[in-house]
Amino acid sequence: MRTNQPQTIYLSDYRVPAYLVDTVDLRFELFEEGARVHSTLSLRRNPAATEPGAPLELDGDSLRLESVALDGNNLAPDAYEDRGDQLVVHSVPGQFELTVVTWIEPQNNTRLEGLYKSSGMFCTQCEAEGFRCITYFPDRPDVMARFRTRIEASRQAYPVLLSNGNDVDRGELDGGRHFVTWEDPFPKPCYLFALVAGDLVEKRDRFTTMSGRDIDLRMYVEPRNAEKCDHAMDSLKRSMRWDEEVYGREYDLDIFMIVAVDDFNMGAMENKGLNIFNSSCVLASQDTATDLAFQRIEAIVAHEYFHNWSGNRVTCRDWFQLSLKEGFTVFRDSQFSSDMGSPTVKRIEDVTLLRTAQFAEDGGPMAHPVRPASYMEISNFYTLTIYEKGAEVVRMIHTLLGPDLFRKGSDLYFERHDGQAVTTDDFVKAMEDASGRDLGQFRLWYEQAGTPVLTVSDDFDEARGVYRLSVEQCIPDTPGQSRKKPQHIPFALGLLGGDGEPLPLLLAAGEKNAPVERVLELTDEVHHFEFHGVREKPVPSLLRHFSAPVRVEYPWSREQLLFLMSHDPDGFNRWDAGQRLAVDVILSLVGAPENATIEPRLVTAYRQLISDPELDQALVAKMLQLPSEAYLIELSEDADVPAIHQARERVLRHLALSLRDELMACYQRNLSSGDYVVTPEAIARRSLLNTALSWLLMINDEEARALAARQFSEADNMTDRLGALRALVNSDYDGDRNQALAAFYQRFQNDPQVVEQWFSVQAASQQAGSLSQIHALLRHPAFDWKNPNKVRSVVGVFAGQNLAAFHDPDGSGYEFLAEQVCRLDDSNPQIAARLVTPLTRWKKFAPAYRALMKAALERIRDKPGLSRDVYEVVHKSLAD
Ligand code: 0A1
Ligand code: ZN
Repeated sequence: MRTNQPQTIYLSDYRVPAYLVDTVDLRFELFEEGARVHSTLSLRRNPAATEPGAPLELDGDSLRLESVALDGNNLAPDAYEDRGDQLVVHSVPGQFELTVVTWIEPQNNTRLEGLYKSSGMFCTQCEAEGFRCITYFPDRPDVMARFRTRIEASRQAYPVLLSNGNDVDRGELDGGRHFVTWEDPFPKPCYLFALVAGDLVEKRDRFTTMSGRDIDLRMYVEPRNAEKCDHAMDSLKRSMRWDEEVYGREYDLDIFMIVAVDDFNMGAMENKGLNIFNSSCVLASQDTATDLAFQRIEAIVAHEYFHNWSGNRVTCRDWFQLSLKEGFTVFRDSQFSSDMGSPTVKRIEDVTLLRTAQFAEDGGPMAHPVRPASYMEISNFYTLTIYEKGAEVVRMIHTLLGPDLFRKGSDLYFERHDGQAVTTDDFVKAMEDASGRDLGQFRLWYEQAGTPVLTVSDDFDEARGVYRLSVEQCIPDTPGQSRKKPQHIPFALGLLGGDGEPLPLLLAAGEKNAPVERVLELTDEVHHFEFHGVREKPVPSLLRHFSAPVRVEYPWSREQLLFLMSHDPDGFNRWDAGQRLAVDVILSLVGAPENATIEPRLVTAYRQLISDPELDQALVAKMLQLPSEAYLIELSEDADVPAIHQARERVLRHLALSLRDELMACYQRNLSSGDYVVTPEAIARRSLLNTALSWLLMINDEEARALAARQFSEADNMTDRLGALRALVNSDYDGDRNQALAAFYQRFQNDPQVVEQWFSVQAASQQAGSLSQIHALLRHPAFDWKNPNKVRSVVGVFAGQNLAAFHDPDGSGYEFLAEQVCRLDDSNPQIAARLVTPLTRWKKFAPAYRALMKAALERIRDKPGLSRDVYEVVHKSLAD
């Protein structure tokens, strides 16, 4: 809690650290009533420091200082200053040892930063600035040191004691206590420090690296989760192999550990050799986890593992460079997932997230560049822009260079910067040096915020056989940035002839062996391209594979979209054409009279998708998902959410009524047979099955109702059981809904991850997630305000997914959210700040909604003692 106005931190103020730390020797005495931390740092003045005489300043947060000693001698009180958030030692020699003893209370740490307790175990979260909640330290990523950590605790309560690196010593102590000492040979920034102490079971496996080293793989979980580790362990081994094969990166320590904890602010953390995971992002079994969870776990395990190189061996100089590790690592985990499953489906999923949520962020008050120039609270900058747009920027470099030069660039980057803390510019430079390409203009992707808009127009000169395409780029203003320069955009495209055949793309008349797909490079505000030898006006397939994170505006006719939907050789663009068509149809019905006709060709197109088993079923499963309400809102101005919701539901019901028999056949055809497997084919089958079921229940089909009840009770996996539950909950049958919800809870009440899903299904549903029902969920015995997953699964899901209820015209949804944000602000500011997100978009909505959303933001703003996290989000949202 802070009362004074938070300071803004600027990239332009970056200075090298005044002191460097060579080694850190830590001793943790863990007790029930607190922990004593003894820290001995060997420090020396940085020869590169700009102010040679500067005092030593160490960061701290919520610490009780017990003593300070310099080279073994306790310092007199006037030799140092304890400013609460800083420990200042006025005069120090050029090289010295500083010993600091602090007392902390992990059992009362509800912020979940630093050292805290979760389900009785001690664990840590130090990124970005959590280490300063453990001891005084230069808490910045460009200070890298070798850590040695001794943990002491009751042997009975905490038999497992873990930290980074290798265990080098262990033994017994008086009073039933024991200790283990860990040594990490790799210098690292303190944000990668980790400690775990608990009564955990250990699951072991092995991995042999490409150079023949044997690595000990260990997972630590609470005993009740012992059977939920296999999927994560297999994912880990696949990730290790993939990073060797695709990037030539081998694991470097002898042990790799993963720990699951129930209370965690984010998904997982890449601490050196000791990754800590939110239980929901690592534990899985056929009975308790959906296909989506299995895929997410594989991706997150990979992500954290890949950080060992992109993040740990080469880390960030300062937090403005966060995307250096996050953008690159998301790109890597996305390539990995694509290789493990269906590349087209993975691309569709990534783009859906980007276009729905990152574009919204880019268009809102928190818009910032991939490399921000300032922040108040760095925890607010773990954003879709840093992660997802950052990954798209790396993907564009990959597209521009091609896979071989990109690999050369990444090899050079790792070789040149191993063991260093560097910048996004160093990354781009390595790519330039390895490829010989000039990425000067490309760097603007890191500096300019906002989503570029490409306006495309075309004409066909029949007499000359020339098809002309004009592309104009424009980057909208964002807070603090206007009049932006044109960016370097790879623009992949193809042209289709009347029979759907891909046309050769001749950029000059008579060009030989012209390809049927090209990546055009846009660098100016306007470009004109001429394609020769074209006999009839083609249909353009633009921005194939979503080759850049931009919006494309082109006056597609419904005819053209239907044509692309069935003919485009690029699967991604086939899906995209279907989305554009559905968006056009739905948005044309917003506010239209009840009897307005619904485009009949949409039904025909969907009939074909559902009924043609020759089509790629994984792609079909994606194509059948109508654009989400969130995406429709993103594409609207002055959005009226209840009206958008109604229009979308109308289209869904119309499709379901018109295609009833086809859906029933689709359901029957996709019923499971054989063992449960998580392959792209099986995932597509379950997705089609559950889509068909949910559509049929929307039209209250009696036969489908019986099928749902049966699937719900007989399913042999969570995807199908939860699919049936969701369909029943969203149907109009109150009895079925209540019965299914009660039965589900009864069966899974002892499994927190499943209970979270049970909360989410209700909070997202119009039928089960009215505000009074949400209040009832908050009073449910399984709900826990201290557990971020529970808060997200009720409050976050209500505000982010149950959009018609959240945007109730009476403003009750907004008021509710404001109240919960204020309540969480004191206990967990990071989670509180994230929950504000839906309100920050207030300018997108119709005037009546806007005013009420703004009032809710003002109410949060006026809460006394607002945290820095929430302060930043709310004040930026309310600024003009
Ligand atoms: N670096 C982690 C994400 C992470 C970030 C911040 C955290 O606490 C504030 C926790 C985790 C990752 O990218 O997986
Ligand atoms: Zn990451």
